[in-house]
Amino acid sequence: MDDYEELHAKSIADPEAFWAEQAAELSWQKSWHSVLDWNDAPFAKWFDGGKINAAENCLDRHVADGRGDEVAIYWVGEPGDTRNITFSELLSETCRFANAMIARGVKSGDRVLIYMPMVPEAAIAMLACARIGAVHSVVFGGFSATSIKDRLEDSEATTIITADGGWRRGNVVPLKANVDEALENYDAVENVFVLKRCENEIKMTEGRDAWWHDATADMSDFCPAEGFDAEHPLFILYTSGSTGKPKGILHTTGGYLTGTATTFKYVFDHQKDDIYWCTADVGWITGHSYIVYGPMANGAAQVMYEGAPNQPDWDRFWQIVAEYKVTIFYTAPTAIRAFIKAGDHHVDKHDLSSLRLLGTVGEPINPEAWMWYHEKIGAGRCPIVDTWWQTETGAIMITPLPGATPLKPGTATRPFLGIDAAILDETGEECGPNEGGKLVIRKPWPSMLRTIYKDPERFKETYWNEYEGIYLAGDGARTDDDSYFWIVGRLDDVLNVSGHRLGTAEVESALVSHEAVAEAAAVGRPHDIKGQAVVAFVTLKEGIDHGDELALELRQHVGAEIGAIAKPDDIRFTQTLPKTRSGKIMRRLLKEIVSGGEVKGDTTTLEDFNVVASLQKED
Ligand code: 7RM
Repeated sequence: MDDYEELHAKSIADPEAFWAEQAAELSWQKSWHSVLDWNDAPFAKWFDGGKINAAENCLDRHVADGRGDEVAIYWVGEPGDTRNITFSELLSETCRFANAMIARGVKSGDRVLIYMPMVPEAAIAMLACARIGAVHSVVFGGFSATSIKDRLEDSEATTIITADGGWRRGNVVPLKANVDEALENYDAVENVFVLKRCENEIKMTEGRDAWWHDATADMSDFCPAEGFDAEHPLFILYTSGSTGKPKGILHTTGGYLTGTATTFKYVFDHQKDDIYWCTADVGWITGHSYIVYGPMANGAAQVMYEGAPNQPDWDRFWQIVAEYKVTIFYTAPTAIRAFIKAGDHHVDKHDLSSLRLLGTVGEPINPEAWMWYHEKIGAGRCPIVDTWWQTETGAIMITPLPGATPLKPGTATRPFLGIDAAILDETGEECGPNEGGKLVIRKPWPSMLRTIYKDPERFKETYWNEYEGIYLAGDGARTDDDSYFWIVGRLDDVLNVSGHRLGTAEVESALVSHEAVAEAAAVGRPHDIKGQAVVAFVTLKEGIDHGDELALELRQHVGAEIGAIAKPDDIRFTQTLPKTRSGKIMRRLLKEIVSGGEVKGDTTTLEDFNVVASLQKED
């Protein structure tokens, strides 16, 4: 820990020196002339002048090192089919698919929407984009046609990569059909590549759609890895904010790869014989940074699993850990709580002695779940790295370093090297120990978001307006007497359902788009497994009665507009919503009602207090 203290102090005294040293571990086609250009803050340029290819760093480099025949991905399909893919094979397939895209006119800078199941081709599609400089935008396979359409319109993607379907809990998710629905009355998309996965019946549109296997059949497995500017966009990933419109978080190449590669190496203490497994989906930032770019830049061997944790039963993960002798396992607190509920006998069936390091991400982990993870999965032997970071930060920011940082259940502990994290009060002063405040990052870091796609004003306003030159994370936090960071939760109207960010406004606008609904307010209620569950308060249009069916119908409607994770657990019909005199819905009061039943906070700005009384009665 003393070494950490010293290294960290040195790294934040001169972050550019620290990050330049880390970046130099990557393979650059041309080296940079300036490490950081912060003149146009908050628009950062890292490693300006440098040229790099992310796919080359993830693939060619390891093949050139003589590791081509080593397995990169041990893939497990939900129905039980498996594939082991070497670095050479991954490189050939990436090149073939990159050539297929080039043959159909995809160019550097074009946006490509990826809507895939958790199959190796999802990673191959991302790397193929990176190889040719196309900007990928992965949409989670659980999202709906409407979500695809919104992201297509915002990103102006002209190519989609999808599959006929993907397996989830024994069912086929109709991915291609969802794409078709998104493309009804929308003709800006020129190419749809379709991977055959489930053999479910689909429609192909002549001239626009092509099977992956047909498009790659005659393609060479050589595709040059052009060096792109360090600041060339690598991907856009949409994430929820406090308005109904998801933000297109833009990451660029050199800095993002430096951040993910460095953190993967140190946080997971990666060694060459490790078998690593991150259970996230590539549709989330965790899948981008810690399935694709971080591990692959380090040449890690990893497990990738297509399906649900309880298919066919709740021991599926542990069976996979035992079978592949997984050594590093990275998952979300919500999954851990679900395993606790399912019962220890599922764990006891399998030999988990290969594990040496465990990780969590996505939300605060409650100490009970931490203890269970530590004892039951890690047999008291494996450190747990509780990693705090965001879609925006690109890479892990606050985390223990295994072996060095003494652990405490429930805290992500200390900032990573090169990261100047702090907690500030309203006036911008640093909070003392045990004083709650706003989590910020005081100095730029290489994997930081560069902007919100096509909305630089929203980028400035959301993250850089509170404190001059300082990044506002949007989380509330405090430090303890050991300067460990305890993350309390979001400060804005963003929910965290099973580790997934969801804007209250997104759920509300989905509800209001239903013909029966006049107004809606969505809030979070604590939930044993999901962390938070969505509760929606709904007022109906004049003359409409909610009857028995409407709540169910509205749940389905939200599922169709956003995706199943956004469906409210509970819909409450009400005559009115609590509002301020200026007409703003006071979600805080609704939250108090759904969490405790009682309203204790300040109600002086409430227009009509009777509203609260009647909502409590209805409760
Ligand atoms: C990686 C990811 C980001 C939000 C973030 C926090 C919460 C994530 C932790 C955590 C406490 C953690 N990206 N969060 N990790 N809270 N401890 N270890 O989740 O963009 O989808 O979400 O998630 O509120 O702001 S994300």
